[in-house]
Amino acid sequence: MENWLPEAASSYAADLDGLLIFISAIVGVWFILAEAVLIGFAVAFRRKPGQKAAYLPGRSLRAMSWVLVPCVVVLGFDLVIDGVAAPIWDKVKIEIPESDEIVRITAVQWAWKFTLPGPDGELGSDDDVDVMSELHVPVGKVVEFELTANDVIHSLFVPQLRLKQDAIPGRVIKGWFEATKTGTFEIVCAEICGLGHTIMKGKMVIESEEAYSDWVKSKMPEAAASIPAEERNEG
Ligand SMILES: [Cu+2]
Repeated sequence: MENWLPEAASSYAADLDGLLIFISAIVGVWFILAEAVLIGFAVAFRRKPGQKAAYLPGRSLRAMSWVLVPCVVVLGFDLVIDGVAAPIWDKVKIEIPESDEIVRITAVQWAWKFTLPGPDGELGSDDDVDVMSELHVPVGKVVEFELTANDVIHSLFVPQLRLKQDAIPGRVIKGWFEATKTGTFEIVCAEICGLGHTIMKGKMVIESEEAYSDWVKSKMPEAAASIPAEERNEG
């Protein structure tokens, strides 16, 4: 099943793929079983000459158990899935590790805007730099993002990173990822957001630290570009 998924390129991709396979296996087994019972009963109790259909109100405990027992079983498996999934979602969505880079991502109809912190390393200051559509990030580094939207609800989706997060106007949602492979991946919007939804594409370029730092330099205003990378990162 792992071959059906896009290439995995983030530090938490394996956790999420494992969870997907785990849930699919549980749901898959019960799906096959339930369909087998349904088809089996449909065949066994099909129309037969001389036999009249009866109306069964299903008030006996035996009849009700066909609904109640599966309910309890489903609830039990739900709790098992919750127990397995909770630490993974904590890791992916709640506990943001200490970050090496920070970027603000703004979704607009119909484009992605990336705001780099500029030479002072801090977002929300005068030297922030906006970049449209293409974001470069260093491989093997924790990138923290602040995601928001200007107009309607969008959803940031980079399949290879197993990263998907809604972007909501008026809210800033923090998240993170650590890319484990270099490459260029598509950033798409995963929430229908209007006429241009399908063309709301961006590009994420995951590259070596040197290449990344060259890219950052190329985006900085002239004066700032002369500050060495180490000093820029200190702020
Ligand atoms: Cu969108």
